[in-house]
Amino acid sequence: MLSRSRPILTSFRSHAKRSKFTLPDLDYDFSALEPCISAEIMEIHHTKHHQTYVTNLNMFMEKLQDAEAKGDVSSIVSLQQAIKFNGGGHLNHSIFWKNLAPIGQGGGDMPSGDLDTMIKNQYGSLEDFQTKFSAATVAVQGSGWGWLGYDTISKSLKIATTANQDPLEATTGLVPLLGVDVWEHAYYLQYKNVRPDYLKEIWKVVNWSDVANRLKDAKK
Ligand code: MN3
Repeated sequence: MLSRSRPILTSFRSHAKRSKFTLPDLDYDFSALEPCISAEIMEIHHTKHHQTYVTNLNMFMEKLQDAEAKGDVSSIVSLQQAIKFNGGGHLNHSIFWKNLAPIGQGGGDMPSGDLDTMIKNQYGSLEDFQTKFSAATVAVQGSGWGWLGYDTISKSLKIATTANQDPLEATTGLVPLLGVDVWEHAYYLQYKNVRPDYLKEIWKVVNWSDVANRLKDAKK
C-alpha cells in the first residue's frame, strides 16, 4: 500500500506548488453602482466574464506546467497567447472592480492629494483630463481598455489604451492606476451601442481614492 500511495502523494505535491487563481469578491453589491452600471451587467460581468478568464487561466497554466515538465517548447510557445489573454483579463478586471465604488461610498468623490495635483498640472483640470481620457477610450477599435497609467521613467501620468485583454504594465510598462473596460459586455445591456454615454456616466462611480493609492504604490 505504501509503495502505491507514494507516487500519488508526489504528484499531488507537484501540482500543489502553485495555488489556483480565484475570482476576487466585489467590495459592493451588484446593484450598488446603479444607475451608472446596472446590476444585470455587473452580475454577468463578474460571475461569467471574469470567472471565465480565471477558469481559462488556470486551465492554460496547467497545460503550461505539463508542457514545461515534458520540455515541449512548441507547446510552451503556443500557450503564450492564451495566457496573455486570460491572465490579462484576470488582471484587468481585478483592477477595474477596485477602481469603482458606489456613490456615497467614495464613487465619484474628487481626487485629492498628489493625484489631484498631478492631474491639474498635466491636464489643467479634472474635467479636461476626463474629456481626453474619454475621447481616447471611445476611439478604441473593437474590444479593449482605456487607462490612466503612471510612467515611472518620466514620473508622469499617461493616458493609454490597450486592445483585447492586453494588460497595461506587461505590454506598455505603465503602471495601471485606472482602467475602464470598453468591451461591449461592459455596457451593451444598458447603453446599447452608445459607448460615449457609458464613458460619461462611469465617472460618477470612479473610486479616486483607489486610484490615488495605486499612484502612491507606483511611486515607491
Ligand atoms: Mn470585461
